[in-house]
Amino acid sequence: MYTVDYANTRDARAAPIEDAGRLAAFEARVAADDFIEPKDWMPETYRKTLIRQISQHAHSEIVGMLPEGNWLTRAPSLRRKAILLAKIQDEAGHGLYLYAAAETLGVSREEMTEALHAGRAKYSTIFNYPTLTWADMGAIGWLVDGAAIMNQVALQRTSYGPYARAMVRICKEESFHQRQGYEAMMVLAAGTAGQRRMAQDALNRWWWPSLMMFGPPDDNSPNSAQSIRWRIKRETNDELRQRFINATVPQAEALGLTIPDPHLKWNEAAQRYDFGPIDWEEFYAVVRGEGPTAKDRIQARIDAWEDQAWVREAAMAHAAKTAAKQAA
Ligand code: BYC
Repeated sequence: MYTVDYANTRDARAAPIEDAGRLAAFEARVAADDFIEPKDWMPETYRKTLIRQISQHAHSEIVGMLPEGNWLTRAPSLRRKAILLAKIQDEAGHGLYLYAAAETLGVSREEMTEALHAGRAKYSTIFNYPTLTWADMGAIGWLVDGAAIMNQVALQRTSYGPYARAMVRICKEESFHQRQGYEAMMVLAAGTAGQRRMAQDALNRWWWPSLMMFGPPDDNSPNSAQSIRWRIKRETNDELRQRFINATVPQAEALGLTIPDPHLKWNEAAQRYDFGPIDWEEFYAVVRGEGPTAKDRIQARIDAWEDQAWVREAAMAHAAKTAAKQAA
């Protein structure tokens, strides 16, 4: 078993290469777009980086259920409630595929959970903001799931087989999530003046945090160079962020909503939207655990883990009884 090392892998990268021959063979396979599988030899830093990224990703899916769960009892219709419930269940499934993928690298589910609860593990900054109105459910689907897909489509070709395969399935569901969010925004944007105001207010509050989801700018992203080299990441944070903006601005225009960025402007020569400065101070504060709802999110996870201990115990007791019966 490997101890979860959430410390920045920069230190590990400086460690001596354990086996130059095996490293060269590994890098040649990665360069040839071969998938690396759990039993294959891999550099320790590759394993650690994957454990870090996949477990953070899994935690994001699980913590990401909380802001939406907040609106289940207040969905405006049975149809919306059923859609939201299905979406939240999907997020739980995504978390499970990802925890299982991380486990193939030698870390246990308990260790990952413990690291999250103790505040040693990260999860996406986006889930540290409150969901104030029903329009936030539309904005999260449209923008947050939209940003997530932009990143995850690239991860379908990540070099580690179990992570790539989990991503294929997750992307299928995520594209439904994005569309249901956009559809909810369409209804609000075409509704009463009050509903349009709600939709615009949700866009105003979720736009910048959604851009931050892609991570720090490339020149300040300590993990990117090595992760790109080993094809864990296929595209950089800034490339994906730009692609997301290019795709999303016309969607906002179709809704008749305004993106809260006075600097946003189509750049004909570069064929992209130029955009205003992102508040990286805010991003780093949220990464440090100072986001508006950070404490509540972790407490909700700890409470769920403790309240449901009996389910895990019952499942283990049942499994032990079944195994004993089979052995007899
Ligand atoms: N939030 O060197 P960098 C969803 C950290 S959930 C927090 O660029 P990397 C959904 C980063 O970890 C989808 N921390 O790192 C669920 C690193 O710190 P450490 C979530 C962030 O890993 C429910 C440091 O900053 N998606 O779809 O190369 C409902 C320096 O960054 C963030 C994923 O997790 C952040 N936003 O690149 C609705 C995708 N950004 O670890 C929707 C998988 C950066 O060195 N992950 N940090 O201490 C990735 O693709 C990459 O890990 C990232 C960051 C692009 C996020």
